[in-house]
Amino acid sequence: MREIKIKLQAYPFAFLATTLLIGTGNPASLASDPIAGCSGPSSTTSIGTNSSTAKFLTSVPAYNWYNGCGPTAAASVLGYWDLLGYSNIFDAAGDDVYLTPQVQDQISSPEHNAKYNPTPDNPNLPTPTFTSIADWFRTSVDPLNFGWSYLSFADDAFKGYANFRGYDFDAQNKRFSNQSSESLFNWDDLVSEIDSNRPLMFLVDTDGNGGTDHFVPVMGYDDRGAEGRFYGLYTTWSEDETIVWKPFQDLGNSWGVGYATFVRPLGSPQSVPEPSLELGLLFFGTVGVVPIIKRKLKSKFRFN
Ligand SMILES: [Ca+2]
Ligand SMILES: [Ca+2]
Ligand SMILES: [Ca+2]
Repeated sequence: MREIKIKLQAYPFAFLATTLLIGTGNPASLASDPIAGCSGPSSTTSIGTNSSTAKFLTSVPAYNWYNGCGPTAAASVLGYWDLLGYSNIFDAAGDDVYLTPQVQDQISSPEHNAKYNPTPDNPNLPTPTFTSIADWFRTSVDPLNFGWSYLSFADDAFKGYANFRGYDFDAQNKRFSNQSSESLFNWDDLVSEIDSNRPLMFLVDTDGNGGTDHFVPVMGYDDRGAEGRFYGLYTTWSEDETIVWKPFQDLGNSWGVGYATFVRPLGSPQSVPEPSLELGLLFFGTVGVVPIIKRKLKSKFRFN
């Protein structure tokens, strides 16, 4: 039941891109900030399956869209690192890390959803304590409509949430370009990240209208020579999807690439046992402790 409802909520978003981009209600500082909220699955023509030249990471969890493509896509990247030893990223462990219901409250917390899913935001609810990826991503926060997020908070989403869970992560947003520079990224940068076993998050233009509309986790590249270059992604539109390949080209093309968020943990993996981390947080008086404990109690009732 839950999955069906989520998918239906995602479908109407395609038309919202135009509304928001030409709207006058956005603060000046954010008016030109690229955004995404998940266009519906309208143009998912898959271009080939995994070819012999493809290189991709196999252990990136695919999550079903949950209250925004930004936090959902970011969760796939972070879930990958949870499985690689940064095990306190999500409360789930092992195979459970692959299941959306097991991590959904850490993608977007119930408090965040209640306050920010409405348009305008619900003024009668308190500002939620930051406990989920959507909190740092500021997903659905006015002036954005339900499910939408700004690119400029994408790096904060990774760094802030990872830090909350006890880790130091670096994240950088970069514009797609055929050129090479610190603030831009090109094909070689994608290849370098995947060869270094680091998935990324892209902000793309699914309908090819020149405007960004969807965040996706990216975990592969494929140079097929004369046939072209492709990037491998999950659409975030189903629970158990496999990698999809799209041409690596600029905005204005179907699934054109606008931006990438590069994510890398700083330092070696640390397996922090969850009880000891919470104990540490208690000592330092961190405000997030109570929500963590509450969520664990809730998850026991909800999922077992
Ligand atoms: Ca875990
Ligand atoms: Ca809202
Ligand atoms: Ca678009």
